[in-house]
Parts: sequence; structure tokens; C-alpha cells
Amino acid sequence: MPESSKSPFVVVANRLPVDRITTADGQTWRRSPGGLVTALHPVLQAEAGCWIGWAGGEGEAPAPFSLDNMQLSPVPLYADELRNYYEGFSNATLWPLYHDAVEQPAFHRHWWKSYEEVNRRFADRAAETAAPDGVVWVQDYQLQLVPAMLRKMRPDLRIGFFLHIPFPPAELFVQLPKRLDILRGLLGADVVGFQSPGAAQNFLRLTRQLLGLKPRGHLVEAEDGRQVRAEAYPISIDTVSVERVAGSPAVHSHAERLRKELGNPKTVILGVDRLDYTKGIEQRLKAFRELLADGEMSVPDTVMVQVATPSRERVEHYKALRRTVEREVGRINGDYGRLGVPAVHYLHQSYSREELAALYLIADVMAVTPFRDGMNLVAKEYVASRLSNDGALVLSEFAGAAADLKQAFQVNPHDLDALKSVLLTAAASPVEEQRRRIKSMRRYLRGHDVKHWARGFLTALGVPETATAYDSDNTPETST
Ligand code: ADQ
Repeated sequence: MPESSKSPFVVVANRLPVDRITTADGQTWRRSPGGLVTALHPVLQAEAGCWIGWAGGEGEAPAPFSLDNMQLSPVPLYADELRNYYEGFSNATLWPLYHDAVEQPAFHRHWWKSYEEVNRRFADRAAETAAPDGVVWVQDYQLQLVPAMLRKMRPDLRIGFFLHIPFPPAELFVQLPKRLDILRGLLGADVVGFQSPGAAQNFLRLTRQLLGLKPRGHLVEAEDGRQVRAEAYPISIDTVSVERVAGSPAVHSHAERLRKELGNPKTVILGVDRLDYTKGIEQRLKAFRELLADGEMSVPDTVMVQVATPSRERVEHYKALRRTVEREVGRINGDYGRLGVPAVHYLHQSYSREELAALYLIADVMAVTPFRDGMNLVAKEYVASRLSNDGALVLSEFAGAAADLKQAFQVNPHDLDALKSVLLTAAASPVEEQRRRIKSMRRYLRGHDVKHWARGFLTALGVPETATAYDSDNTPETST
């Protein structure tokens, strides 16, 4: 690649922030509506930046292209790599292990080999793409080896890494057969960012325990003598744009229609999660079933809407979870529903931001009860959408979001009785109390949005304030 077309700012993530769409004129790309791209798009634009990632699909990758002034550099993933690197080591080893081993992590040596190979491919691409003395920001657990691999090839770069999921305590992490490679991979970065201070502490403690390093405060000197910063930068949402969607007349009329279709119940309890065993969906359904059985709640006064976004459908744990959740929904509806009036409305589908916003508007109680979650943006989106300041958020203590949303009705989701009782309390909470809680959380989210997050991280990485003090309209657009 000629020097002149290299990028001073490069993002490396497993996925590119685009979706392939088909129009009358053929195939094209559309920016996906995720929070990460919303936060980084202005920096990428201002800095002629490039995003490296997988474009979806199996086999050969499309040629690099640009969209909304971002350079996009697709990396191929082949069928065996999707099985071994992605579904295997990333989603059946690291994902469960990093989430408190809620499900048993599986270890296979050929998964690791593939993880290394794919990480090497991403690192090579970043090394080719980054301009001299540039900044590279690597994202998430699929790419933990990239910082060290890249550092070896390009010692001139400033390298950041952000982990979107929890980082486990030593007792769990030491189970990982390749634990030293992972730690050394991360230590290749100048700044390693986590969702919570506890996760950063877990990491720093492990550098002492497994590598004999001497962390001090947020810093640790790596084996090659560099200072590495490990600290919490809790991610957030694009608050203003969530508010804008929630305030639109079209979303309001959609919400009214939805509520009517549900039979105008007194209380709607909503869950919105990827269909993932970390999210506590089963336990939440069980709590609702017991409340109906106890006569504490009744249909049609109260109904539950559970959106379970399709996810990782080829991984065994996910197939099993889907069966269990759907069996539980069937059981509840069989026992407590009536013709045309189910107790649980279960939706295994993806939705637009507008449709999700309409659901947030009809939710009197939003139940976000993961067993473990890096942050949980759904909780933040719900709060920001409640422009009328009413509504009640039930939030697990084990979501990263619990540290930010302190006025939520917090609960230990492992304690079924506590979960039942907090759902009742939230549903019956006086509107003045709801307003006090929601208002204060909304205020917090205004000051702590996703741009604040990106700015905090990039400032720690030494990217000048001017490059991160951006503001622009981030509405995704379609382009060829
Ligand atoms: P996730 O585990 O995917 O993210 P979450 O933070 O809740 O969890 O983000 C989900 C996003 O997907 C939200 O923005 C939500 O609106 C959207 N979404 C959910 N269901 C949808 C549906 N049916 N249709 C369309 N969109 C849907 C990981 C970590 C989290 C961390 C984030 C960001 O597991 O802990 O908060 O990354 O760092």
C-alpha cells in the first residue's frame, strides 16, 4: 500500500460496521446502527481513518471500499475459521469463561490455532494500513492477540485495546490453556480499556500472578519495559440520537398501536436481549411464571414481551438455550394465557431502532437481568427513551451498567425470590418515585454518552483533544 493512502487512525474489530443490502440496482452497503460506529465515525471521518473487519459471509472478502467518508477494509473468514476461531475459541471458550463460566467453556487445540491465525491476519492488515506513528484501536475478545502481534511489526504505533465483555477473576482466567499468550497479547497495547474498574483490577493482578510484573495504580511495566495503562472506560449510548428516535411522532403512534394490540394491559414487562445464556432470560420467565402462579400478577392486567434476538445459532449452548426458553414460554402461555391473550409475547427477531424504541415506550417495567454482562446498552437505551420520565428499570447487579444506573431497581438475578419481589415493587412503584429515578439516570446518560466514552479512551491513548472533540450528525446513510 502506498504511504500516501495509509491511515493515521485505524479501528480493528471482528465485524465491519456495515450490512450488505440488496436494492433494485443490486447489492450495496449500509452503515449498521451500532453504538461503536456512531462513536468512532466522526474520528474516522476527521482523521481519514480506516476500519478493518469481517464483512460477514464465508470465504473471499470484498475489495476495500469507502462509505460515509470511512475507509473499510474487509478481512476474509473461511468456513473452518468461522467454526474454529469464531464459533469455537471466541464464542465457546472465551465468551463463557469471561462471563463467570455460566456455561462450561470448551477448550480445543485446533480452535486456538485458528484463533492465532485469524488474529495474525487482522494484525498484518493493520500493520499494512496504519500510517507512520499512527493510532490503532483494537476491539474486543476475538482479537486479544492483535496488540502484541502488531507491536512487533510496528513499534512506531500507538495501540489501544478495548474489551467489551467482562474480564474474569484470576480463579477463572487461569483455567485458560493459553492464558499467558492472551495476557501478553493484551500487553502489546499502550492502553487496555475495560468496562469496569473490577475488570481492570483482575487484569493487573494477573500480570503480577502469572508474569511476575509489578502493577502500580493503573499502570504496569510490560516485559519489554513499556508502561501499559489498564483502566475502566464504561461504554455508553448515543443518548441524543436515542432521545430523538424516541421522541418522533411515528414511534409514538407505533407505540400506541402496539399497546392496543397487547389489549391495553395495565402493566407491560419488557425484556430485550440477544438470545444468550448470560442474559438470564430463563430465570426472568420463571420469575414471571411464579408470580402468575402465586396470583401476585395476572393476565391480561400484566403481560410480558420478550424480544430474544437471534444469535450464534450454530453454537450448541445457544441451540439448547433456544429450546429451553421456547419451552418455558409455551408452558407459561399454556397455563396462564387465554385465546388471543398470551401471557408472554415472544419475538425471536431483529428490529429497527424505531421498532425497539416503540417497545421501550410501552414498557412500564424493563427487565434487564443478566447473570453477567460487560455493560448492557439495552438498559441505557430504555432510560434514555423515557422522555416522559416514568417507567421502572429492573437491573441486575452483575451488568456493568449497574455502576452507572444507580437509581435502577437493582437485583441479584440468581435469587429468584428477590427477582420476583423486585418485579412487583417496580410494577407498583409510585409515578413520583419513577420520575425521580429515571430523571437522574437520564441526566447521567446525557453527560456520559458514547462520545464521552470514545474521548476518554482516546485521550488516554494520547490522541489530541481536537481530534476527539467532534460533533456531527450520525444518521446512517445508504451508499454504494
Ligand atoms: P451485547 O451482548 O450484544 O453487547 P448489549 O449491550 O445489550 O449486549 O447491546 C445490544 C444492542 O443490540 C443494543 O444496542 C440493542 O438495542 C440492540 N438489539 C438488541 N436486540 C435487538 C433486536 N431484536 N433487534 C435489533 N437490535 C437489537 C456486548 C456486551 C455488552 C456491552 C456491549 C457494548 O456483551 O455487555 O454493553 O457489547 O460494549
